[in-house]
Amino acid sequence: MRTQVAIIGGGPSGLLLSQLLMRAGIDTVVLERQSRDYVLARIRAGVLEQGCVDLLRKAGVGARMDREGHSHDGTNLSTAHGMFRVNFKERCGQSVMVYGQTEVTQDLYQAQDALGARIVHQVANVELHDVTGDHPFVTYDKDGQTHRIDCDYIAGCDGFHGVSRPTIPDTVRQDFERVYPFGWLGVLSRTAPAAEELVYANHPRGFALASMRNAHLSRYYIQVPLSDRVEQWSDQAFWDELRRRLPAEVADPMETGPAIEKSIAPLRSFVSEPMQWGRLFLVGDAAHIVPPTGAKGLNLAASDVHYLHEALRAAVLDGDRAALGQYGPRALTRVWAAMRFSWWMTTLMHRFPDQTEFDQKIQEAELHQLEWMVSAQETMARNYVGLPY
Ligand code: FAS
Ligand code: PHB
Repeated sequence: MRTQVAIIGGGPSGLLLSQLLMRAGIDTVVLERQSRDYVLARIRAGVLEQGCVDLLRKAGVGARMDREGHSHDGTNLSTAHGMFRVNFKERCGQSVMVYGQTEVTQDLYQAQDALGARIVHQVANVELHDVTGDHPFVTYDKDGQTHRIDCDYIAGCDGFHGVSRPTIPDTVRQDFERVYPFGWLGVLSRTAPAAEELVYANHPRGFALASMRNAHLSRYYIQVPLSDRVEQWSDQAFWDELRRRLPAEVADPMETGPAIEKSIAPLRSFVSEPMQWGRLFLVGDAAHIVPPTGAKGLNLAASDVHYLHEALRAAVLDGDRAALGQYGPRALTRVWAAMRFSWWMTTLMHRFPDQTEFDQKIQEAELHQLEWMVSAQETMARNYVGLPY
């Protein structure tokens, strides 16, 4: 088989890149380890930055998002002293879109089907070859046979546990990481959201987040120790703990119900540099991971896709490879800005097992500044809605 761009990974990064390249007349093949149903069953991000919304519309997959998504002009933060709102619209003139990653992936699959995209599911033993040469190729196993795809470029969109990043030698790569000493226990429930906008809670018992997918589907998280296992948490135990951590005006009227999804996700900040090596380009979680506190994971994947698809169009359609040479440095500038914001939100809103009373006082002072200082709110708002591409 031959293609112009071989894409490893059929998550949001891979599917969105394939969609944009195919619409530009560039041939792609997507290799995905899991089944389509498995990919579509994943429950992950819920908040889209304006840049991501614009890119999805540009890719021709914005129609259902515009019908069913909800624009949020602000978010709420609660502390021991009560709850306050940061008004994005007022502070930076922009909003965010609440529309689940599950729906984005579904829309992308539907659009890719309409374009006749070549997406090969349940592949195994994917290997990248000759990525620093002029004729890279990919091999993979499926149905007991080994297949080869010759290509001009390879996009590594295969997430944190993929094969693309390790293809770049340790002698070339530098990884930067901070692992947080807690996880997020997340629950999805067919209940009305507890509030109109998201509520991020800093509580002595730990962080909590009240989010949503639509008027009948809510998404909640509580900070839990890394030693916790999801089996330890009954639905009732989760609701009781969530109620303790949310402000009374949100917790008291909150509708509870059976968890239709319940899982614990670890939190880390991670960046791998460089994001390109020869004709291999890393995209999204394959290159970086953020703690979900700042709602940046999916949104960073989108800005990577934006930069790479522009550079590949110039290289493939116009023979101009200058932008390709700058993909990594250009993407990393925005990655590190989002890395800082996600680290800041995580440090601000969580209780760390080893934090001192001084640390606690600093956290409270920072939250107090955020409550009354316009410039502090402007900085948070600009980062939360998404810095320019
Ligand atoms: P993905 O990991 O989504 O996709 C990579 C794809 O590559 C997968 O489908 C995988 O099966 C495939 N793959 C892996 N290895 C392969 C191989 N060798 N061959 C072929 N295919 C291979 N972000 C937020 O903004 N907010 C959140 O609340 C949030 N919650 C999250 C919860 C969890 C449990 C996780 C894991 C992530 C969460 N994220 C969240 C981050 C998440 O949304 C990612 O940023 C987003 O999925 C990134 O998309 P991709 O880069 O496509 O990576
Ligand atoms: C979600 O709705 O899943 C969500 C929203 C905001 C975050 C993290 C997760 O910061």
